[in-house]
Amino acid sequence: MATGKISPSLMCADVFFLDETLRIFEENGVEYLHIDIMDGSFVPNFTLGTEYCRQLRSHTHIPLDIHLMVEDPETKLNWFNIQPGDIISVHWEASRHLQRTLAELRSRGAKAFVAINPATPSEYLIDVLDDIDGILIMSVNPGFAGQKLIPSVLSKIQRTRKWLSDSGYGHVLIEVDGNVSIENARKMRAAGADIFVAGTASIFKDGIVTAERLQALREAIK
Ligand code: S6P
Ligand code: MG
Repeated sequence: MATGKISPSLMCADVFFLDETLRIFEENGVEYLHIDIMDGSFVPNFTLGTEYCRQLRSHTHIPLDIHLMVEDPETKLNWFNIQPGDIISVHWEASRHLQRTLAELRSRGAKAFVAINPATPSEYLIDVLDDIDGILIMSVNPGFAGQKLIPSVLSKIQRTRKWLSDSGYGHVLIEVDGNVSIENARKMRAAGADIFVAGTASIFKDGIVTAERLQALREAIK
């Protein structure tokens, strides 16, 4: 099993220190940048947007991990300058033509992920397993940073990893998002998660990241 990957959640980063934050991410080999896009309808909040993604790309080469918490994501893919190697997650609960959306993402060279809310079983993805590169398992209800882990998510990760391996889809990645503290990350890793969204529970304090906190997370997900 490859080592775990870190995807810091940029909604937790102080915008006035972004250059320094990106420098620390690059020096510490951060694999992805997690960008939360919310529409105020699928989830009760607004966060980052298309212009933020565009500007970010001119300051870093780290691939983006765009988490679309929006209704009908298939109608909004063109709003993002999707690049080969990006991860794009669309929510199962918000998609009407999921298979077509996933095929569209792959045709652009992106890694096609489906995000699922805590109440959505991963087994609902059985008919799109050929179309996905990963499952984004939400460990909190989406909308806000700083929430508490829903305890059942640990057995959900374990069950999903076993189900994928048993069905011949062991290559499908599992990403976890929400209250990924050092302690929770260690348990999530043991349960079979591959990519860890890092927010206020681990690497960010008052919007500031440190190399020490990143390394502590790295150690927990080896
Ligand atoms: C939540 C969003 C997440 C948060 C992340 C914050 O709706 O999708 O990506 O930004 O969970 O991390 P933390 O450690 O504050 O829970
Ligand atoms: Mg997210």
